[in-house]
Amino acid sequence: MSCLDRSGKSTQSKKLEAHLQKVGYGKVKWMCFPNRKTAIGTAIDLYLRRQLELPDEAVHRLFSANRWEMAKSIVEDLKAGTTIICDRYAFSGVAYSAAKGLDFTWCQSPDRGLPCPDGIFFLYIDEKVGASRANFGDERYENAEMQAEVRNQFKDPRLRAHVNWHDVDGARDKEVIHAEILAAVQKCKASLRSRRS
Ligand code: T5A
Ligand code: NA
Repeated sequence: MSCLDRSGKSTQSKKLEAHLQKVGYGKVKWMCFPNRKTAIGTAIDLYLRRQLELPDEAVHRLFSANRWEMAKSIVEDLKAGTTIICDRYAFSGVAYSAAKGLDFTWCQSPDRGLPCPDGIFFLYIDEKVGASRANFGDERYENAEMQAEVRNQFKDPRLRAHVNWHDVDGARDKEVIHAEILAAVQKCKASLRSRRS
């Protein structure tokens, strides 16, 4: 899932994980980026909580390195047949850094070579909806101007090229959104199966 702040991606990605576990989908693993528990993630967490200042370019590279820290284990899990549900990925990395004015293709370059998801769900909400949700405004980037620019960057066709991208209206009821994502996941899984057979 790729998204704006407070759009409900943790809610939805965890609901999807719980559902797939319940119906016996095989091994399912939930993960999120930034992963604030690693050494690099600790620096990112400090930066997001405004306790550390870093140049935009440096923090962009840290977000990407935080994904590369996990890349080997993601590939191993996928090879073992595990389904991975991820709360934010490289698409957020590009959209947020490009929103700060960094060159778009420069932003894409450090993530080249990472495992590519089978499906991407972009939960879109307008500023007013995001700002009305719990704790909005606590972290860096959680302000109306930044979110509006991030929203623009997520429309860039360069982000959506060659991937299975789904726009999902995140302003609706949680269950309605969940049902829509689930239907798309099932369709995606079926098409992957038919391509492999
Ligand atoms: N970032 C991230 C980069 O700059 N570069 C990168 O490479 C990456 C990976 C932190 C920041 O890092 C930036 C982007 C971010 O600014 P984060 O930790 O994912 O990234 O932080 P947030 O986006 O702020 O994540 P949140 O956890 O705050 O928001 P979620 O996951 O979108 O929302 P969620 O599910 O926790 O829901 C928030 C609240 O809304 C309610 C929930 O109950 C909760 O209270 N809610 C709903 N209410 C009504 N209707 C619905 N449909 C709702 N869905 C959820
Ligand atoms: Na979240």
